[in-house]
Amino acid sequence: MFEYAPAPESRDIVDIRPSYGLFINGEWVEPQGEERHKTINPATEEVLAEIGWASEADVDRAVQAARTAFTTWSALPGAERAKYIFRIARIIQERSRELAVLESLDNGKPIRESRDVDLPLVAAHFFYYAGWADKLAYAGLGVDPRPLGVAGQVIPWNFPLLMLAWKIAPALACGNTVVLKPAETTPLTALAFAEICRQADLPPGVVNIVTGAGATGAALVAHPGVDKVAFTGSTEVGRKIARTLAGTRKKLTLELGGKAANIVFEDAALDQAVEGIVNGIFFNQGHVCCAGSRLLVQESIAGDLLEALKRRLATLRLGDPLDKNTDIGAINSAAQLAKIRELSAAGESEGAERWSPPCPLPDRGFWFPPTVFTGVAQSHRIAREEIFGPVLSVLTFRTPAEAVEKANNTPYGLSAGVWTEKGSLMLWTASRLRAGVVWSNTFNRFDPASPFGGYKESGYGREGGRHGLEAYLDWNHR
Ligand code: TXE
Repeated sequence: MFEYAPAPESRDIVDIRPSYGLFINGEWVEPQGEERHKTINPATEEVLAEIGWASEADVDRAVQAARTAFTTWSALPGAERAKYIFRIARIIQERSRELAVLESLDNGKPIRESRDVDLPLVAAHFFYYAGWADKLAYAGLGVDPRPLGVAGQVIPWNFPLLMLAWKIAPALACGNTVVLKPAETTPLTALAFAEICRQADLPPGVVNIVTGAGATGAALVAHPGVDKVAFTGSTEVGRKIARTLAGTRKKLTLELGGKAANIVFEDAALDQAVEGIVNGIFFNQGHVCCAGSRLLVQESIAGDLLEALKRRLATLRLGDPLDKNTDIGAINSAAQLAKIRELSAAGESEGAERWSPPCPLPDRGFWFPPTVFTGVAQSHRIAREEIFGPVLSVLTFRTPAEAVEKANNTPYGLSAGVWTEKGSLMLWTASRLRAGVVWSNTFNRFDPASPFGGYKESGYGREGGRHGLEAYLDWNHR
Protein backbone atom coordinates (compact mmCIF):
# COMPACT_ATOMS: atom_id res chain seq x y z
CA MET A 1 0.00 0.00 0.00
CA PHE A 2 1.29 3.45 -0.81
CA GLU A 3 0.43 6.77 0.76
CA TYR A 4 -2.18 8.94 -0.93
CA ALA A 5 -4.26 11.98 -0.14
CA PRO A 6 -7.85 11.07 0.76
CA ALA A 7 -10.55 12.67 -1.39
CA PRO A 8 -13.85 11.96 0.33
CA GLU A 9 -17.18 12.51 -1.40
CA SER A 10 -19.50 14.59 0.75
CA ARG A 11 -21.90 12.64 2.89
CA ASP A 12 -23.90 15.79 3.46
CA ILE A 13 -25.57 15.59 0.06
CA VAL A 14 -27.77 12.71 1.20
CA ASP A 15 -30.80 13.18 3.34
CA ILE A 16 -31.39 10.03 5.38
CA ARG A 17 -34.47 10.04 7.59
CA PRO A 18 -34.13 8.52 11.06
CA SER A 19 -36.81 5.97 10.25
CA TYR A 20 -38.72 4.64 7.25
CA GLY A 21 -42.07 2.98 6.78
CA LEU A 22 -43.27 1.06 3.73
CA PHE A 23 -44.15 2.57 0.36
CA ILE A 24 -47.63 1.33 -0.54
CA ASN A 25 -50.07 2.86 -2.99
CA GLY A 26 -47.92 5.97 -3.41
CA GLU A 27 -47.86 6.69 0.33
CA TRP A 28 -45.49 6.10 3.23
CA VAL A 29 -47.28 3.82 5.67
CA GLU A 30 -46.28 2.38 9.02
CA PRO A 31 -45.93 -1.39 9.07
CA GLN A 32 -48.67 -3.13 11.00
CA GLY A 33 -46.18 -5.21 13.01
CA GLU A 34 -43.90 -3.79 15.69
CA GLU A 35 -40.70 -5.20 14.23
CA ARG A 36 -38.06 -2.71 13.05
CA HIS A 37 -34.50 -3.16 11.93
CA LYS A 38 -31.45 -0.89 11.87
CA THR A 39 -29.60 -0.56 8.62
CA ILE A 40 -25.92 0.19 9.17
CA ASN A 41 -22.94 1.51 7.28
CA PRO A 42 -20.75 -1.60 6.93
CA ALA A 43 -17.59 0.53 6.77
CA THR A 44 -18.16 2.03 10.23
CA GLU A 45 -21.01 0.03 11.81
CA GLU A 46 -22.79 3.39 12.33
CA VAL A 47 -26.60 3.14 12.31
CA LEU A 48 -27.98 4.89 9.25
CA ALA A 49 -31.73 4.50 9.79
CA GLU A 50 -34.45 2.35 11.28
CA ILE A 51 -36.46 0.34 8.79
CA GLY A 52 -39.96 -1.11 9.10
CA TRP A 53 -40.32 -4.86 8.66
CA ALA A 54 -43.35 -5.73 6.52
CA SER A 55 -45.61 -8.45 7.91
CA GLU A 56 -47.79 -10.77 5.85
CA ALA A 57 -50.66 -8.27 6.28
CA ASP A 58 -48.46 -5.44 4.98
CA VAL A 59 -47.44 -7.52 1.97
CA ASP A 60 -51.11 -8.20 1.34
CA ARG A 61 -51.85 -4.45 1.40
CA ALA A 62 -49.06 -3.82 -1.10
CA VAL A 63 -50.21 -6.59 -3.44
CA GLN A 64 -53.81 -5.31 -3.30
CA ALA A 65 -52.59 -1.81 -4.19
CA ALA A 66 -50.61 -3.21 -7.12
CA ARG A 67 -53.63 -5.24 -8.31
CA THR A 68 -55.85 -2.19 -8.30
CA ALA A 69 -53.26 -0.07 -10.10
CA PHE A 70 -52.77 -2.80 -12.71
CA THR A 71 -56.17 -2.14 -14.26
CA THR A 72 -55.32 1.42 -15.26
CA TRP A 73 -51.55 1.07 -15.75
CA SER A 74 -51.88 -1.88 -18.13
CA ALA A 75 -54.58 -0.06 -20.12
CA LEU A 76 -52.37 2.97 -20.77
CA PRO A 77 -50.97 3.22 -24.29
CA GLY A 78 -47.31 2.13 -24.33
CA ALA A 79 -46.22 5.66 -25.26
CA GLU A 80 -47.85 6.99 -22.07
CA ARG A 81 -46.13 4.40 -19.89
CA ALA A 82 -42.87 5.29 -21.63
CA LYS A 83 -43.22 8.92 -20.57
CA TYR A 84 -43.27 7.94 -16.90
CA ILE A 85 -40.32 5.58 -17.27
CA PHE A 86 -38.29 8.18 -19.17
CA ARG A 87 -39.08 10.66 -16.42
CA ILE A 88 -37.82 8.20 -13.79
CA ALA A 89 -34.62 7.71 -15.82
CA ARG A 90 -34.01 11.44 -16.02
CA ILE A 91 -34.60 11.97 -12.29
CA ILE A 92 -32.12 9.18 -11.55
CA GLN A 93 -29.55 10.95 -13.73
CA GLU A 94 -30.20 14.28 -12.03
CA ARG A 95 -29.91 12.72 -8.56
CA SER A 96 -27.17 10.25 -9.39
CA ARG A 97 -24.46 11.78 -7.22
CA GLU A 98 -26.71 11.68 -4.17
CA LEU A 99 -27.90 8.13 -4.97
CA ALA A 100 -24.30 6.96 -5.43
CA VAL A 101 -23.34 8.27 -1.98
CA LEU A 102 -26.41 6.64 -0.45
CA GLU A 103 -25.56 3.32 -2.12
CA SER A 104 -21.96 3.43 -0.92
CA LEU A 105 -23.05 4.29 2.63
CA ASP A 106 -25.56 1.45 2.89
CA ASN A 107 -23.66 -1.16 0.88
CA GLY A 108 -19.96 -0.40 1.46
CA LYS A 109 -18.97 -0.27 -2.21
CA PRO A 110 -16.41 2.31 -3.40
CA ILE A 111 -17.95 5.58 -4.56
CA ARG A 112 -16.04 5.29 -7.84
CA GLU A 113 -18.06 2.16 -8.60
CA SER A 114 -21.45 3.39 -7.42
CA ARG A 115 -20.90 6.72 -9.21
CA ASP A 116 -19.28 5.47 -12.43
CA VAL A 117 -20.77 1.99 -12.88
CA ASP A 118 -23.94 1.36 -10.87
CA LEU A 119 -25.74 4.69 -11.33
CA PRO A 120 -25.07 5.12 -15.06
CA LEU A 121 -26.30 1.55 -15.59
CA VAL A 122 -29.39 2.13 -13.46
CA ALA A 123 -30.38 5.15 -15.57
CA ALA A 124 -29.50 3.29 -18.77
CA HIS A 125 -31.88 0.44 -17.86
CA PHE A 126 -34.79 2.81 -17.37
CA PHE A 127 -34.01 4.65 -20.61
CA TYR A 128 -33.63 1.37 -22.49
CA TYR A 129 -36.91 -0.18 -21.31
CA ALA A 130 -38.80 3.10 -21.63
CA GLY A 131 -37.90 2.87 -25.31
CA TRP A 132 -39.56 -0.55 -25.55
CA ALA A 133 -42.88 0.39 -23.94
CA ASP A 134 -44.54 1.53 -27.18
CA LYS A 135 -42.81 -0.96 -29.48
CA LEU A 136 -43.76 -4.28 -27.93
CA ALA A 137 -46.27 -5.07 -30.65
CA TYR A 138 -43.65 -4.67 -33.38
CA ALA A 139 -40.87 -6.68 -31.84
CA GLY A 140 -41.82 -10.24 -32.59
CA LEU A 141 -43.31 -10.55 -29.12
CA GLY A 142 -46.76 -11.38 -30.52
CA VAL A 143 -49.40 -9.19 -32.13
CA ASP A 144 -51.04 -8.29 -28.84
CA PRO A 145 -48.42 -8.63 -26.11
CA ARG A 146 -50.06 -8.39 -22.71
CA PRO A 147 -48.60 -7.93 -19.25
CA LEU A 148 -48.85 -10.66 -16.63
CA GLY A 149 -50.25 -8.61 -13.76
CA VAL A 150 -48.48 -8.05 -10.45
CA ALA A 151 -44.78 -8.81 -10.27
CA GLY A 152 -43.34 -9.80 -6.86
CA GLN A 153 -39.64 -9.00 -6.96
CA VAL A 154 -37.01 -9.93 -4.38
CA ILE A 155 -33.52 -8.51 -4.75
CA PRO A 156 -30.13 -8.88 -3.02
CA TRP A 157 -27.69 -6.44 -1.44
CA ASN A 158 -24.75 -6.49 -3.82
CA PHE A 159 -26.15 -4.04 -6.42
CA PRO A 160 -29.25 -2.74 -4.64
CA LEU A 161 -30.36 -0.03 -7.04
CA LEU A 162 -29.13 -1.79 -10.17
CA MET A 163 -31.02 -5.00 -9.31
CA LEU A 164 -34.09 -2.85 -8.70
CA ALA A 165 -33.66 -1.31 -12.16
CA TRP A 166 -33.20 -4.73 -13.81
CA LYS A 167 -36.49 -5.82 -12.28
CA ILE A 168 -38.72 -2.75 -12.24
CA ALA A 169 -37.89 -1.19 -15.64
CA PRO A 170 -38.98 -4.13 -17.88
CA ALA A 171 -41.96 -4.92 -15.65
CA LEU A 172 -43.35 -1.40 -16.00
CA ALA A 173 -42.57 -1.14 -19.70
CA CYS A 174 -44.72 -4.23 -20.33
CA GLY A 175 -47.61 -2.83 -18.27
CA ASN A 176 -47.19 -4.83 -15.05
CA THR A 177 -47.29 -3.35 -11.57
CA VAL A 178 -44.73 -4.19 -8.93
CA VAL A 179 -44.18 -5.06 -5.29
CA LEU A 180 -40.44 -5.11 -4.63
CA LYS A 181 -38.58 -6.24 -1.53
CA PRO A 182 -35.00 -4.98 -1.17
CA ALA A 183 -32.44 -6.90 0.89
CA GLU A 184 -32.48 -6.33 4.63
CA THR A 185 -28.96 -4.82 4.75
CA THR A 186 -29.42 -2.37 1.83
CA PRO A 187 -32.92 -0.87 1.78
CA LEU A 188 -32.02 2.82 1.47
CA THR A 189 -31.72 3.28 -2.29
CA ALA A 190 -34.95 1.35 -2.91
CA LEU A 191 -36.66 3.70 -0.44
CA ALA A 192 -35.11 6.69 -2.24
CA PHE A 193 -36.47 5.19 -5.45
CA ALA A 194 -39.95 5.27 -3.90
CA GLU A 195 -39.55 9.04 -3.58
CA ILE A 196 -38.42 9.19 -7.20
CA CYS A 197 -41.65 7.45 -8.23
CA ARG A 198 -43.55 10.22 -6.46
CA GLN A 199 -41.38 12.88 -8.07
CA ALA A 200 -42.17 11.33 -11.47
CA ASP A 201 -45.91 11.36 -10.65
CA LEU A 202 -46.12 7.63 -11.22
CA PRO A 203 -49.71 6.61 -10.49
CA PRO A 204 -50.14 5.24 -6.93
CA GLY A 205 -49.76 1.47 -6.58
CA VAL A 206 -47.73 0.95 -9.76
CA VAL A 207 -44.56 0.53 -7.66
CA ASN A 208 -44.71 -0.58 -4.03
CA ILE A 209 -41.66 -1.15 -1.82
CA VAL A 210 -41.90 -3.45 1.19
CA THR A 211 -38.83 -3.77 3.41
CA GLY A 212 -38.06 -6.79 5.53
CA ALA A 213 -36.07 -10.00 5.72
CA GLY A 214 -36.63 -13.50 4.33
CA ALA A 215 -40.11 -13.85 5.86
CA THR A 216 -41.32 -10.75 4.00
CA GLY A 217 -39.86 -12.12 0.76
CA ALA A 218 -41.49 -15.50 1.40
CA ALA A 219 -44.89 -13.85 2.04
CA LEU A 220 -44.56 -11.88 -1.18
CA VAL A 221 -43.69 -14.79 -3.46
CA ALA A 222 -46.41 -16.98 -1.91
CA HIS A 223 -49.14 -14.32 -2.17
CA PRO A 224 -51.95 -15.54 -4.46
CA GLY A 225 -52.32 -12.04 -5.94
CA VAL A 226 -48.81 -12.17 -7.42
CA ASP A 227 -48.61 -13.36 -11.04
CA LYS A 228 -44.89 -13.32 -11.63
CA VAL A 229 -41.90 -13.72 -9.32
CA ALA A 230 -38.43 -12.45 -10.12
CA PHE A 231 -35.67 -13.34 -7.69
CA THR A 232 -31.96 -12.61 -7.48
CA GLY A 233 -30.12 -14.13 -4.53
CA SER A 234 -28.70 -17.36 -3.19
CA THR A 235 -29.25 -20.72 -4.87
CA GLU A 236 -30.65 -22.05 -1.61
CA VAL A 237 -33.43 -19.44 -1.42
CA GLY A 238 -34.00 -19.75 -5.17
CA ARG A 239 -34.74 -23.45 -4.65
CA LYS A 240 -37.15 -22.67 -1.82
CA ILE A 241 -39.02 -20.19 -4.02
CA ALA A 242 -39.23 -22.70 -6.89
CA ARG A 243 -40.74 -25.22 -4.44
CA THR A 244 -43.28 -22.64 -3.18
CA LEU A 245 -44.33 -21.84 -6.74
CA ALA A 246 -44.50 -25.42 -7.99
CA GLY A 247 -48.04 -26.22 -9.05
CA THR A 248 -49.12 -22.57 -9.20
CA ARG A 249 -49.68 -20.60 -12.40
CA LYS A 250 -47.04 -18.04 -11.44
CA LYS A 251 -44.14 -17.36 -13.74
CA LEU A 252 -40.67 -17.45 -12.22
CA THR A 253 -37.21 -16.20 -13.16
CA LEU A 254 -34.23 -16.97 -10.93
CA GLU A 255 -30.82 -15.36 -11.03
CA LEU A 256 -28.66 -17.21 -8.55
CA GLY A 257 -25.02 -17.75 -7.70
CA GLY A 258 -21.95 -18.41 -9.82
CA LYS A 259 -18.37 -19.65 -9.83
CA ALA A 260 -17.09 -18.17 -13.06
CA ALA A 261 -13.88 -19.21 -14.75
CA ASN A 262 -11.63 -16.50 -16.17
CA ILE A 263 -9.50 -18.42 -18.69
CA VAL A 264 -6.15 -16.93 -19.73
CA PHE A 265 -4.35 -18.56 -22.67
CA GLU A 266 -0.59 -18.24 -23.14
CA ASP A 267 -0.87 -15.81 -26.07
CA ALA A 268 -3.13 -13.35 -24.18
CA ALA A 269 -2.09 -9.71 -23.75
CA LEU A 270 -0.87 -10.11 -20.18
CA ASP A 271 -1.29 -6.56 -18.87
CA GLN A 272 -4.81 -6.43 -20.23
CA ALA A 273 -5.57 -9.84 -18.72
CA VAL A 274 -4.27 -8.71 -15.32
CA GLU A 275 -6.67 -5.75 -15.39
CA GLY A 276 -9.49 -8.11 -16.38
CA ILE A 277 -8.68 -10.51 -13.55
CA VAL A 278 -8.60 -7.67 -11.01
CA ASN A 279 -11.87 -6.26 -12.31
CA GLY A 280 -13.33 -9.77 -12.47
CA ILE A 281 -12.86 -10.64 -8.81
CA PHE A 282 -12.15 -7.45 -6.86
CA PHE A 283 -14.88 -5.22 -8.35
CA ASN A 284 -17.52 -4.67 -5.65
CA GLN A 285 -15.36 -6.70 -3.18
CA GLY A 286 -16.23 -9.81 -5.19
CA HIS A 287 -19.90 -9.48 -4.18
CA VAL A 288 -20.85 -10.25 -7.77
CA CYS A 289 -22.77 -13.31 -8.95
CA CYS A 290 -20.76 -13.35 -12.20
CA ALA A 291 -17.39 -12.63 -10.50
CA GLY A 292 -14.38 -14.28 -12.13
CA SER A 293 -13.62 -16.18 -8.94
CA ARG A 294 -11.66 -19.02 -10.59
CA LEU A 295 -8.62 -17.97 -12.59
CA LEU A 296 -7.68 -20.72 -15.06
CA VAL A 297 -4.25 -19.87 -16.41
CA GLN A 298 -2.24 -21.82 -18.98
CA GLU A 299 0.68 -23.48 -17.19
CA SER A 300 3.35 -21.97 -19.46
CA ILE A 301 2.55 -18.39 -18.35
CA ALA A 302 1.28 -19.04 -14.81
CA GLY A 303 4.47 -17.78 -13.11
CA ASP A 304 4.65 -14.54 -15.09
CA LEU A 305 0.95 -13.83 -14.79
CA LEU A 306 0.88 -14.36 -11.03
CA GLU A 307 3.88 -12.12 -10.54
CA ALA A 308 2.23 -9.34 -12.56
CA LEU A 309 -1.07 -9.88 -10.74
CA LYS A 310 0.55 -9.62 -7.30
CA ARG A 311 2.39 -6.43 -8.32
CA ARG A 312 -0.95 -4.96 -9.41
CA LEU A 313 -2.75 -6.04 -6.25
CA ALA A 314 -0.14 -4.27 -4.13
CA THR A 315 -1.37 -0.98 -5.66
CA LEU A 316 -5.04 -1.45 -4.71
CA ARG A 317 -6.34 0.88 -2.03
CA LEU A 318 -8.74 -0.52 0.54
CA GLY A 319 -10.67 1.79 2.83
CA ASP A 320 -13.34 4.46 3.14
CA PRO A 321 -15.96 3.73 0.45
CA LEU A 322 -16.67 7.45 0.10
CA ASP A 323 -13.03 8.19 -0.78
CA LYS A 324 -12.77 8.66 -4.54
CA ASN A 325 -9.37 6.90 -4.51
CA THR A 326 -10.68 3.72 -2.92
CA ASP A 327 -10.58 0.52 -4.98
CA ILE A 328 -11.85 -1.94 -2.38
CA GLY A 329 -14.62 -1.03 0.02
CA ALA A 330 -16.25 -2.80 2.96
CA ILE A 331 -17.79 -6.25 3.06
CA ASN A 332 -21.55 -5.75 3.17
CA SER A 333 -22.35 -7.50 6.45
CA ALA A 334 -20.91 -9.38 9.40
CA ALA A 335 -22.61 -12.54 8.10
CA GLN A 336 -20.99 -12.23 4.68
CA LEU A 337 -17.59 -11.54 6.28
CA ALA A 338 -17.96 -14.68 8.39
CA LYS A 339 -18.72 -16.70 5.24
CA ILE A 340 -15.65 -15.33 3.42
CA ARG A 341 -13.44 -16.04 6.44
CA GLU A 342 -14.81 -19.56 6.81
CA LEU A 343 -14.21 -20.47 3.16
CA SER A 344 -10.74 -18.89 3.17
CA ALA A 345 -9.82 -20.92 6.25
CA ALA A 346 -11.09 -24.02 4.42
CA GLY A 347 -8.82 -23.11 1.49
CA GLU A 348 -5.79 -23.11 3.78
CA SER A 349 -6.73 -26.26 5.64
CA GLU A 350 -7.31 -28.10 2.35
CA GLY A 351 -3.75 -27.23 1.31
CA ALA A 352 -3.96 -24.19 -1.01
CA GLU A 353 -1.47 -21.37 -0.54
CA ARG A 354 -2.91 -18.03 0.58
CA TRP A 355 -1.48 -14.62 -0.36
CA SER A 356 -2.58 -11.02 0.22
CA PRO A 357 -0.66 -7.79 -0.34
CA PRO A 358 0.27 -5.81 2.78
CA CYS A 359 -3.05 -4.24 3.58
CA PRO A 360 -3.92 -2.66 6.93
CA LEU A 361 -7.63 -3.05 7.68
CA PRO A 362 -9.67 -0.32 9.43
CA ASP A 363 -10.49 -1.02 13.09
CA ARG A 364 -14.24 -0.72 12.74
CA GLY A 365 -16.53 -2.16 10.08
CA PHE A 366 -16.34 -5.34 8.00
CA TRP A 367 -13.20 -5.76 5.91
CA PHE A 368 -11.35 -8.46 4.04
CA PRO A 369 -8.10 -7.97 2.10
CA PRO A 370 -7.74 -8.90 -1.57
CA THR A 371 -6.68 -12.55 -1.43
CA VAL A 372 -5.24 -15.01 -3.92
CA PHE A 373 -5.09 -18.77 -3.45
CA THR A 374 -2.64 -20.75 -5.57
CA GLY A 375 -2.18 -24.51 -5.69
CA VAL A 376 -5.96 -24.93 -5.75
CA ALA A 377 -7.39 -28.34 -6.69
CA GLN A 378 -10.78 -28.73 -8.33
CA SER A 379 -12.04 -30.65 -5.31
CA HIS A 380 -11.26 -27.80 -2.88
CA ARG A 381 -14.24 -25.94 -1.48
CA ILE A 382 -12.74 -22.63 -2.67
CA ALA A 383 -12.85 -23.99 -6.23
CA ARG A 384 -16.44 -25.19 -5.96
CA GLU A 385 -18.41 -22.91 -3.63
CA GLU A 386 -19.37 -19.31 -4.21
CA ILE A 387 -17.32 -17.19 -1.77
CA PHE A 388 -18.85 -13.85 -2.81
CA GLY A 389 -15.83 -11.95 -1.56
CA PRO A 390 -12.45 -10.61 -2.76
CA VAL A 391 -10.90 -14.07 -2.99
CA LEU A 392 -9.42 -15.53 -6.17
CA SER A 393 -8.75 -19.25 -6.61
CA VAL A 394 -6.03 -19.99 -9.17
CA LEU A 395 -5.92 -23.24 -11.14
CA THR A 396 -3.76 -24.12 -14.15
CA PHE A 397 -4.34 -26.02 -17.38
CA ARG A 398 -2.22 -27.25 -20.28
CA THR A 399 -4.60 -27.55 -23.26
CA PRO A 400 -7.74 -25.71 -24.40
CA ALA A 401 -9.75 -28.90 -23.86
CA GLU A 402 -8.55 -29.10 -20.26
CA ALA A 403 -9.44 -25.42 -19.75
CA VAL A 404 -12.99 -26.02 -20.98
CA GLU A 405 -13.39 -29.14 -18.89
CA LYS A 406 -12.24 -27.36 -15.72
CA ALA A 407 -14.30 -24.26 -16.45
CA ASN A 408 -17.45 -26.36 -16.84
CA ASN A 409 -16.70 -28.47 -13.77
CA THR A 410 -19.01 -26.51 -11.50
CA PRO A 411 -22.67 -26.74 -10.54
CA TYR A 412 -23.04 -23.12 -11.69
CA GLY A 413 -23.19 -21.64 -15.20
CA LEU A 414 -23.56 -17.89 -15.10
CA SER A 415 -20.52 -16.34 -16.75
CA ALA A 416 -16.97 -16.85 -17.98
CA GLY A 417 -14.09 -14.87 -19.46
CA VAL A 418 -11.65 -15.90 -22.19
CA TRP A 419 -8.34 -14.14 -22.87
CA THR A 420 -6.56 -14.88 -26.16
CA GLU A 421 -5.55 -12.94 -29.25
CA LYS A 422 -6.57 -15.86 -31.48
CA GLY A 423 -10.11 -15.49 -32.80
CA SER A 424 -10.47 -19.19 -33.61
CA LEU A 425 -9.42 -20.24 -30.10
CA MET A 426 -11.78 -17.67 -28.62
CA LEU A 427 -14.75 -19.04 -30.57
CA TRP A 428 -13.78 -22.66 -29.99
CA THR A 429 -13.61 -22.07 -26.25
CA ALA A 430 -16.63 -19.79 -25.88
CA SER A 431 -18.92 -22.16 -27.76
CA ARG A 432 -18.04 -24.99 -25.35
CA LEU A 433 -18.56 -23.08 -22.11
CA ARG A 434 -21.82 -23.73 -20.27
CA ALA A 435 -22.27 -20.14 -19.13
CA GLY A 436 -24.98 -17.58 -19.82
CA VAL A 437 -22.44 -14.83 -20.55
CA VAL A 438 -18.96 -15.26 -22.02
CA TRP A 439 -16.75 -12.17 -22.12
CA SER A 440 -13.89 -12.09 -24.56
CA ASN A 441 -10.78 -10.13 -23.54
CA THR A 442 -12.83 -8.25 -20.97
CA PHE A 443 -14.88 -9.02 -17.86
CA ASN A 444 -17.88 -7.69 -15.93
CA ARG A 445 -19.17 -5.52 -18.76
CA PHE A 446 -22.89 -4.89 -18.83
CA ASP A 447 -25.31 -3.29 -21.21
CA PRO A 448 -29.08 -3.02 -20.82
CA ALA A 449 -29.50 -4.42 -24.34
CA SER A 450 -27.68 -7.69 -23.50
CA PRO A 451 -29.53 -10.56 -21.90
CA PHE A 452 -28.05 -11.86 -18.64
CA GLY A 453 -28.80 -15.14 -16.86
CA GLY A 454 -27.53 -18.60 -16.11
CA TYR A 455 -27.49 -22.30 -16.74
CA LYS A 456 -27.63 -25.09 -14.18
CA GLU A 457 -27.73 -23.91 -10.54
CA SER A 458 -27.25 -20.29 -11.59
CA GLY A 459 -30.97 -20.17 -12.35
CA TYR A 460 -33.19 -19.68 -15.35
CA GLY A 461 -34.74 -16.90 -17.39
CA ARG A 462 -32.95 -13.87 -18.77
CA GLU A 463 -32.89 -10.25 -17.68
CA GLY A 464 -31.85 -7.42 -19.98
CA GLY A 465 -32.45 -6.82 -23.65
CA ARG A 466 -35.45 -8.06 -25.57
CA HIS A 467 -35.23 -11.36 -23.66
CA GLY A 468 -35.88 -9.47 -20.44
CA LEU A 469 -39.31 -8.43 -21.75
CA GLU A 470 -40.44 -11.98 -22.37
CA ALA A 471 -40.41 -12.70 -18.65
CA TYR A 472 -43.04 -9.99 -18.11
CA LEU A 473 -45.45 -10.83 -20.93
CA ASP A 474 -48.27 -13.33 -21.09
CA TRP A 475 -47.45 -15.72 -23.92
CA ASN A 476 -50.94 -17.22 -23.94
CA HIS A 477 -52.05 -14.11 -25.80
CA ARG A 478 -49.53 -14.34 -28.64
O1 TXE B 1 -28.85 -14.37 0.22
P1 TXE B 1 -30.43 -14.56 0.24
P2 TXE B 1 -27.87 -13.86 1.37
C1 TXE B 1 -25.23 -15.64 -2.60
C2 TXE B 1 -23.83 -15.36 -2.09
C3 TXE B 1 -24.07 -15.03 -0.66
C4 TXE B 1 -25.20 -15.98 -0.32
C5 TXE B 1 -26.02 -15.62 0.87
O2 TXE B 1 -23.06 -16.52 -2.19
O3 TXE B 1 -22.94 -15.27 0.15
O4 TXE B 1 -25.99 -15.99 -1.46
O5 TXE B 1 -26.47 -14.27 0.77
C6 TXE B 1 -34.48 -12.63 0.43
N1 TXE B 1 -38.20 -16.20 0.35
N2 TXE B 1 -25.83 -14.48 -3.23
O6 TXE B 1 -28.10 -14.61 2.63
O7 TXE B 1 -30.85 -15.02 1.60
C7 TXE B 1 -33.56 -11.79 1.26
O8 TXE B 1 -34.28 -11.08 2.25
C8 TXE B 1 -38.09 -15.05 -0.35
C9 TXE B 1 -25.73 -14.41 -4.66
O9 TXE B 1 -28.01 -12.40 1.45
O10 TXE B 1 -30.77 -15.40 -0.94
C10 TXE B 1 -32.91 -10.92 0.20
O11 TXE B 1 -33.79 -9.87 -0.17
N3 TXE B 1 -37.05 -14.20 -0.21
C11 TXE B 1 -26.65 -13.40 -5.21
C12 TXE B 1 -32.77 -11.88 -0.98
O12 TXE B 1 -33.70 -12.94 -0.73
C13 TXE B 1 -36.08 -14.52 0.67
C14 TXE B 1 -26.80 -12.14 -4.47
C15 TXE B 1 -31.37 -12.48 -1.13
O13 TXE B 1 -30.99 -13.07 0.08
C16 TXE B 1 -36.16 -15.71 1.45
C17 TXE B 1 -26.88 -12.35 -3.04
C18 TXE B 1 -37.28 -16.56 1.26
N4 TXE B 1 -37.40 -17.71 1.93
C19 TXE B 1 -26.37 -13.48 -2.49
N5 TXE B 1 -35.05 -15.77 2.23
C20 TXE B 1 -26.57 -13.15 -6.68
N6 TXE B 1 -27.14 -14.05 -7.49
O14 TXE B 1 -26.09 -12.12 -7.13
C21 TXE B 1 -34.31 -14.66 1.97
N7 TXE B 1 -34.93 -13.91 1.03
